[in-house]
Amino acid sequence: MSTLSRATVAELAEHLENAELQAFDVEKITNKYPDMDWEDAYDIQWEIRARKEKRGTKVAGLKMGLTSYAKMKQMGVDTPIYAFLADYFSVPDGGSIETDELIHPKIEAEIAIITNKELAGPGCTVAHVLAATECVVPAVEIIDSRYENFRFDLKSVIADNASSSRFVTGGNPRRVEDVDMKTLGVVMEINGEVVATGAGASVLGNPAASVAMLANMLAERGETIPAGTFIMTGGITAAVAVKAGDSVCVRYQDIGSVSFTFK
Ligand code: 0L1
Ligand code: MG
Repeated sequence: MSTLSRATVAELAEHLENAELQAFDVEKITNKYPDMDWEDAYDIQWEIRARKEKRGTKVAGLKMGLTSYAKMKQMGVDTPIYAFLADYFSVPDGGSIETDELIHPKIEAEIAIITNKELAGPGCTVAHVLAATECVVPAVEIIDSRYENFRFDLKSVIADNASSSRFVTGGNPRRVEDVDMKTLGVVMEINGEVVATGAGASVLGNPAASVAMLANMLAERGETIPAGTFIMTGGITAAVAVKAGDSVCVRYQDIGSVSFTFK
């Protein structure tokens, strides 16, 4: 049950979207609205999505966040969340990211999938997800919380579209039956130095479980995951801060690597 009026939801969506588009940080919105609930938080996120779509932006995919214990511990929270990926967040493999367009970016190595059937909750399981996966894709997310010093609570970060800002995909996507997402290893390098390592199982035991959770969470709003959806399943490691001039390479077992730089 929501507590905020439609006008307040619209005002907070505009406020957070402006912070994203103009790259300035703001205080967490629960400071002013301590009684807002989970539905309010997702209402604000969906309103940001509607604002972008009204201007012609396409939704390029969905993401889950806070799906690994490393991430939950790093951010002091205990529940995964979902968000959307806008088309202009996408950066090609080998490309460069305008650091000036971001506030305080961090990177996360993730495993992504593309679906080939609709997934609907409640009751969506890992088995349903595996049966509806076309391929497994290496993906790196660049998160950029609009909140000062990445200091927020779960409701504030849901409203802020889970800190989404850019993502890079590439490598050699493989069919799901040729990949074991649980044991798939990842090595993250910045400027040639290994800064984080991990395996897919860090993401809720299996990245497919993250997609099942997404379908079940969306069902609470009467939404499903359409066939053909690109989904980032969540960071395998804690997020690592980056700066202008950094060169990133994330190497994935069996599915290639993803590289890019920060201008
Ligand atoms: O993709 C993510 O896991 C980010 C979720 C939001 C929390 C954060 O900004 O670290
Ligand atoms: Mg992420």
